[in-house]
Amino acid sequence: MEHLKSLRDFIAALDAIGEIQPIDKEVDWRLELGAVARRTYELRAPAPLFNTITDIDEGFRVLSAPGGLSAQPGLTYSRIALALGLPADTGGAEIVTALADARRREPIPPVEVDRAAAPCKENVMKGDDVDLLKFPTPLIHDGDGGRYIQSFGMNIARTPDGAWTNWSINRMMLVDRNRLACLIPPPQHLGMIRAQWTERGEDMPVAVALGVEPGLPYVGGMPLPEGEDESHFLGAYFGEPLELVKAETVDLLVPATAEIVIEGYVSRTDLVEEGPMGEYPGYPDRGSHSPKPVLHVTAVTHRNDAILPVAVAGAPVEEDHTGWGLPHAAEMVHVLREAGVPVSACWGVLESAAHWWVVALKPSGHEDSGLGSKEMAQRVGEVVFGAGKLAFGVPKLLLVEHDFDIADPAQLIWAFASRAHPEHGEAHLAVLVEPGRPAPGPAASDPVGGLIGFGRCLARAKTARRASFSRQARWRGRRPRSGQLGDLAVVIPGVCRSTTLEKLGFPGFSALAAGTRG
Ligand SMILES: Cc1cc2nc3c(=O)[nH]c(=O)nc-3n(C[C@H](O)[C@H](O)[C@H](O)COP(=O)(O)O)c2cc1C
Ligand SMILES: [Mn+2]
Repeated sequence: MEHLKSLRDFIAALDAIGEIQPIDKEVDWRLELGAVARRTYELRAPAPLFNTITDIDEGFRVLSAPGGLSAQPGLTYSRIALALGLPADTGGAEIVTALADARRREPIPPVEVDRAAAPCKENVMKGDDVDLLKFPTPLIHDGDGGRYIQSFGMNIARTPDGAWTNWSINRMMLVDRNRLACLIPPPQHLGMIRAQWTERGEDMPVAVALGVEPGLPYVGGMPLPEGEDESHFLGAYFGEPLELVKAETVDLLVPATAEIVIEGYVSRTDLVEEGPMGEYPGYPDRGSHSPKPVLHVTAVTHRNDAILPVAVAGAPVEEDHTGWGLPHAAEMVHVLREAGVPVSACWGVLESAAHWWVVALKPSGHEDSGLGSKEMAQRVGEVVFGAGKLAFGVPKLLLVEHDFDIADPAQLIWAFASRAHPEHGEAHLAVLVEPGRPAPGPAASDPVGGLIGFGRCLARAKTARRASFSRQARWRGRRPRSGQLGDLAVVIPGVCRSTTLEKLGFPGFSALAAGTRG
């Protein structure tokens, strides 16, 4: 296992397998950057490294699609595999299993290194010198409420008693040179920790580390139980501690090699308008446009020529799906193993934008457990939908026998479609997620394969309005725009630039778009 300890090591490793495309031509942070990145997701082109960004000082760069998929045969999941220290050709289900295996190992706490050994301290801005506007923060989608600087970094926060430090990804929007607007949903661990600070009448100290070692975002998107420190888990995964350094103005440790670290306090009183932002289901998230907590920035440190990673949320497949989907599936494997279910592997179907999840059972599952399909379906549903944080964001489960590659959507569609009984192949477990509502009772088909537990389908919808099926609630035709990418042209209203991936230096990708490459 090769533990890559910085974003730069990761970029070098990606470059070595043809998964990085440096772009020297000037690209505008206003929509153009997001549009180019989105096109690379669609074509599975190499991850763009934007070297020259309009109005931004020379040196500052953006890496987008750090967790996108690859068009290269056999390397589909290579960006995720390398980030997690695995060979570039590791399959999706194997990556998930590697993460799940580490859940049974003793957590390894990080070590603290000296500031002199911490590249994240190369430049320090404090107090009035803080200027977030230096960084190449993109306006990602047409219609977004602002520029999102935090789309693939780590929010680090600790409970007031010091017992629990949590690392997670929650988006943050630039307000001005020293303020961010934060989306902090109360059920997320960042929200739970903030509630403890608020109860004491204090603002929450936080560090936002951007451009961190490549494995971290994957544990930031993992639903580890309350009280668990994601950095200790990543230590267990790699079998060695992470290297952290003291922050400047808050009592927290931050990754020594981070490209950018933003420190400050999330106010318990100050609110500012945040959102909307085009989001991971593939639609503009209009509902999230509201006043949200302000992060008052007290210090920013950064490496020379800092690189900001940017995830362009939207229709699949982007980092919300990979960075959330694979670790989520890993936790599902772990929870099912602990419950004694004969699970072989799990997967979050990337193309479903984190809406369909696969539980693959060992072919000997019936014999091992003594359970028939109906009981098995009920058991899997109870375990997964009853597993607290894991259940949040799992609307549907597909239960299959593991005799094909569950990370290959074509094989999954074939296997599920041809094996699940149309009438008996569904089990509804609504009672688990909507307390008080009677359970309709499970009804599974005979061979293993054929559970859809979809009690969360509507509960998962973000607003009741959307669940009502009124005409206005329909999502059809409301894909967020990140600059309209008709065929290959990137034409952005208000920016008036027109380009193609080929012109930006992606050899062969125009041909790929026309279906003639390779
Ligand atoms: C790229 C990416 C972006 C994400 N953005 C958000 C977000 O803006 N808000 C949110 O609540 N969760 C977001 N998530 C999901 C959370 O990171 C995930 O639910 C995680 O389990 C939260 O950490 P916690 O369990 O420590 O609270 C994102 C995940 C990824 C991979
Ligand atoms: Mn957590």
